[in-house]
Amino acid sequence: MTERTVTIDVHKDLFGANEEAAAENAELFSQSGIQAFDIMGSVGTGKTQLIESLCERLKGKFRILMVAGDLATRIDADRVAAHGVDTVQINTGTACHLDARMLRVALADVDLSEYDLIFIENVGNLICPAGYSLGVEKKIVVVSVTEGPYMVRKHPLTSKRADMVVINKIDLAEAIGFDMDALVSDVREVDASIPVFKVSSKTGEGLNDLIGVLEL
Ligand SMILES: Nc1nc2c(ncn2[C@@H]2O[C@H](COP(=O)(O)OP(=O)(O)OP(=O)(O)O)[C@@H](O)[C@H]2O)c(=O)[nH]1
Ligand SMILES: [Mg+2]
Repeated sequence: MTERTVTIDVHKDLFGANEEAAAENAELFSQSGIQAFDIMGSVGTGKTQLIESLCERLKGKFRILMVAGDLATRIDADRVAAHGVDTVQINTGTACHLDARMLRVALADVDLSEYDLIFIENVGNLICPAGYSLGVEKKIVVVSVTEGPYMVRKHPLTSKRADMVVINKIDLAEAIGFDMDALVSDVREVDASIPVFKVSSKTGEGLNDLIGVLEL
């Protein structure tokens, strides 16, 4: 029996060009007085639900734009649009993440002076989105209790590159015997100081604390 592990390096230039475009986006957001948030996470972890719940709570106070990254549909953008929030859909085709240039192209016809906040839902997976800066204020990774206990340990780079970890679907934790302390300790193992928030985007539990820390 053999047990091999191979580590592959992706070419650094790809990330270098993206970092430049991300810096331009950041400048643009700063000039327009916009705070932008990149919401990352696996398929089904609750990214759209979190954005919907945040929009419900914040839309009276801020002018919000939601940018949805998805391979093929407008489903998530439409869910958020149903809350009366403006949306831009980016269909990436085959790409498993958004990058800074895609975001710039998608916002080219948008008058950014009309917005205060941009919530960007990245393409659903825990791997690619973490590698690409978009020029946002914060990268937030959403993990949930229904993805199994090892998401953070299996994808340490995502938590490492994020500014905040949101543990979602805490309303389901007890029913499935989820060990929350173990997940938080996995996060701490990767980054001892990253903020961790436990929320239910469905019931609203924990969302006010999250909004408070985001200073919104
Ligand atoms: N019980 C419970 N269900 C939730 C919560 N958040 C999301 N869900 C449900 O989980 C499912 C997936 O949520 P989405 O918001 O679509 O997940 P997503 O991360 O946007 O998924 P993709 O865009 O497909 O990657 C939906 O049925 C949601 O209603 C939560 O906090 N608690
Ligand atoms: Mg979604």
